[in-house]
Amino acid sequence: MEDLKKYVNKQITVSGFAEKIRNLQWVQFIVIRSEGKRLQITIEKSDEKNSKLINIVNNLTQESTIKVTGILKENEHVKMGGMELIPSKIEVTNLSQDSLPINITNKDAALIDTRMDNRFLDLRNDYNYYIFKIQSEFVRAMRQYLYDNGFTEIHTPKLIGAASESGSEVFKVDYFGQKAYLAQSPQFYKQMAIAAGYEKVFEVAPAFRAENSNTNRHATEFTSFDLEFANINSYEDVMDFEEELIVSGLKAVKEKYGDLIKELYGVDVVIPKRPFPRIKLQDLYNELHQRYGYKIPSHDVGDMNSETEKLTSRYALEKYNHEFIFVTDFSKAKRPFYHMRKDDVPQGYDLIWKGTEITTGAQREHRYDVLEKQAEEKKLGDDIKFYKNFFKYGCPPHGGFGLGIDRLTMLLLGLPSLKETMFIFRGPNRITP
Ligand code: AMO
Repeated sequence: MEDLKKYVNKQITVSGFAEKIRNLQWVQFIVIRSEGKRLQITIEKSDEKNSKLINIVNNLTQESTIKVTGILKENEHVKMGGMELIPSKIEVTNLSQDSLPINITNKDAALIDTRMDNRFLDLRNDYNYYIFKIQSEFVRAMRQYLYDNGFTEIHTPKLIGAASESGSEVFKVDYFGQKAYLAQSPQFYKQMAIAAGYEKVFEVAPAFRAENSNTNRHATEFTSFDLEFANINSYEDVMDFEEELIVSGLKAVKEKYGDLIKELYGVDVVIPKRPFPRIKLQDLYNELHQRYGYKIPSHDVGDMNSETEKLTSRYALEKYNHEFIFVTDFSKAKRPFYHMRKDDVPQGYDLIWKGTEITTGAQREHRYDVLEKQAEEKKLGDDIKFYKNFFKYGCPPHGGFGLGIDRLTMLLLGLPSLKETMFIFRGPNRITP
């Protein structure tokens, strides 16, 4: 139902859900909804040739799907775009059989778990429906940016023999009696692509984490937007590139959906100024202590926790009037073995947006002997031998990052939890629908 104006006074066929049905004394109205757009269908009861249609509408139930053919007319009294469809044919393609288990016009009428149980209905509400139209545009624009910059899209296995992100838990799989896992990240394989001579690669794919935590920003399966590129001079190049990528995505989203995002979610899409602010972890600790009296708990020293992330964004807004901030110089104990180190400091970063980490990125250690030492230090065994081999026969300096798409969407639209922002949420207590 895009751009219907050009069909005024012409015969058209539209298909969609019968969102509202009103049966009045002299007239019947249906509001048909398709892809978040709506059109009024008007049937005059006094017109004898409408008797068949009237009978169909008498038996029609809310949210049935229908296919309607008729003449599109302008009518200034119709609120919905000043147009109505005068039908000659209505076909019910699927009759909704019962009253709906959730109220789809008021998403807050049901608890989030009931909504998730009925996700296919929950998504019929505009507020939920548009989340994925907007997410799709964000990801499309970022993908486009990568294609325009010579990147190759790759698809790496999700059944793997060795865990890459040692800090987080991994799902074990029974693989014909062998040890196997679900991939936590395409980390090893995106680096393998670099060793194979692809200088710029990306992947948008599921990542699995067996984290038994019920926070608003952790899922056991999420979508990771990963990239890796060769011949960098430092991780600063990776941060620069991520800035460009995010700006390109946000510009496209603002252009296509900026007004709708304001209307539905009450959020202004801000195109961030470049460069984004950057701060070393120790300096950040000092700032947070001075400004907000916050001291990082001893077990988190060298890293960030959710409280630190929130305050970091507050600091970025107050000091730089910026929604984004890069944090660098984490401790090597808290970072993976594959990050390059300089003077013992990992050459990587986290990117924080609106109080939540959305990315980890780094320059990778591409020198075989150094990598081997770092792996040993973390007590990683033979199962990553295949990975270390990538760096034995020539491999250029490189770096990259992983960006969580679900968190990105949650923060873009100011939604409270990943449960709202994932098409189908997966958490410790949820494996259905
Ligand atoms: P990291 O483990 O920090 O880094 O993950 C990268 C990004 O993925 C998202 N993310 C999650 N989203 C939802 N639920 C989760 N449980 C979850 N865990 C992570 C976050 C996070 O910033 N291999 C590195 C990336 C790299 O260096 O290229 C990695 O996986 O947005």
